[in-house]
Amino acid sequence: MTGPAAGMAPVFLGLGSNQGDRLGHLRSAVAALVAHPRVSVTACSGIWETEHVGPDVQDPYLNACVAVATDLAPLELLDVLKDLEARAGRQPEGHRRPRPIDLDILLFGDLVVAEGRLVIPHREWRERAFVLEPLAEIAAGATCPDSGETIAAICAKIRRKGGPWVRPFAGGGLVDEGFLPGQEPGREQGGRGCYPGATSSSKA
Ligand code: PH2
Ligand code: MG
Ligand code: MG
Repeated sequence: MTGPAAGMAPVFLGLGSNQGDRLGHLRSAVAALVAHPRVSVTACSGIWETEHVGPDVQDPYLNACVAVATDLAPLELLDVLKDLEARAGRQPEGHRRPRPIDLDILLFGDLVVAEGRLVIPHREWRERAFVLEPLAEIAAGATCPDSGETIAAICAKIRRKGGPWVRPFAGGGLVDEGFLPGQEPGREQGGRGCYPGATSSSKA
């Protein structure tokens, strides 16, 4: 794979889709990131099927996370992600609506920023199993830059708390098996658990 060297500040992205060919949308987004000359995809989580979290009723999502190395500035990376969302047919005004693809910067090294459209770490991610479960698969030991907690610890807290259901998705992985060094995408992963169908306490 070409692109920026690994060893740069790790950047973690969250991916979600609850409209159309959900798996296809996730896979296309990852393929576009892999093809981007200034982005290297260094790890992919498994895919999780997750109950929609929000005030309205929507179809379940497929969620996943990837780690990337990039020499793009955070705002430049955000523009790349917004462009990929638009190319997948996402309506710009569709913030609370079903979406073919949602691509979020979760963590960007140690950066803590809240300026206009750039909010890192991502809002509300600490409370969301649909972010934390896939993130913990590829970044368990990474620390949250503002609190110093590990992703594994934050994830464990949410597991104890319970909430909207999340479960490993058995229908495929983000990339073809063996595509990334050291990765077996789509594998049955030890420790991947289902949250019981907890009564929904969904909130935005
Ligand atoms: N994204 C949202 C709102 N609700 N629910 C799930 N399960 N997964 C998501 O990615 C998600 C959501 C807004 O970005
Ligand atoms: Mg989102
Ligand atoms: Mg988003």
